[in-house]
Amino acid sequence: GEIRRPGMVLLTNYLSLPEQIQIIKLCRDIGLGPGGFYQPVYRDGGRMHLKMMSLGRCWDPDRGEYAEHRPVDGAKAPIFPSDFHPLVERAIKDSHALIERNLKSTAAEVILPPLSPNICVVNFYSESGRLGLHQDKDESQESLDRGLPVVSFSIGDAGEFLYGDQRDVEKAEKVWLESGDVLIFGGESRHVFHGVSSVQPKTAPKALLDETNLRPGRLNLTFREY
Ligand code: MD3
Ligand code: FE
Repeated sequence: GEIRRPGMVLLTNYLSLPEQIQIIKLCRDIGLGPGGFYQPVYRDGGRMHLKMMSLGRCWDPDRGEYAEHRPVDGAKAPIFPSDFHPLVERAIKDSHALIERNLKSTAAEVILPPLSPNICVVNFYSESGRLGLHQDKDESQESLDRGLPVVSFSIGDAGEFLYGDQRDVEKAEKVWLESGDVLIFGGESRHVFHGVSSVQPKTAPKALLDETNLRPGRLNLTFREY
């Protein structure tokens, strides 16, 4: 893994194949039921270039807030599956170990506060999917003020991830996120602009596709604490 900037840690090839398979199956089961995958529409009527669902609480991209029921169809958010807790906890622990090794300090929890996630936003990008540069600031003010991290799992086709201090694609840093990569953003990086500029078709591990029949595209899970 590597520290990309203070509070931003990338754990490459972190999730095992069985873990990725388990996550796909779980998302598929939940995604077909009430409160499952839908294609969000912006205020201006434009469709987002992805399908999403939100577990634990409904995220409403149009109002930019979390709600009990989602406006599109009135569905309640599916529960946040406890299966995710050990995976997220391990990723935070390993990030802390990485920070302490790199900085030779024991202040990792200040740089990257620990997370008890209660929301998971699941995005599925088709091969033409993308997400413009934005900030995530719809969690509670306390959560944002404390710099509680967002933990992201990438599964399936690779995606080009952009991030930076400004809403300017030209000035953004780029990194490819591949299947199994985990990205953690907390502390002073919690407010960064970020997005996905493209998905690279046919880059998902073959063994993953054989086991799951995952359709072409990229699955991304973001764990958050409201
Ligand atoms: C940095 N998702 O769901 S994951 C999102 O790949 C979102 O689907 C992207 O942006 C995706 O809001 C990026 C990495 C990520 C997620 C949340 C962040 C980076 C972040 C929140 C704050 C800062
Ligand atoms: Fe985001």
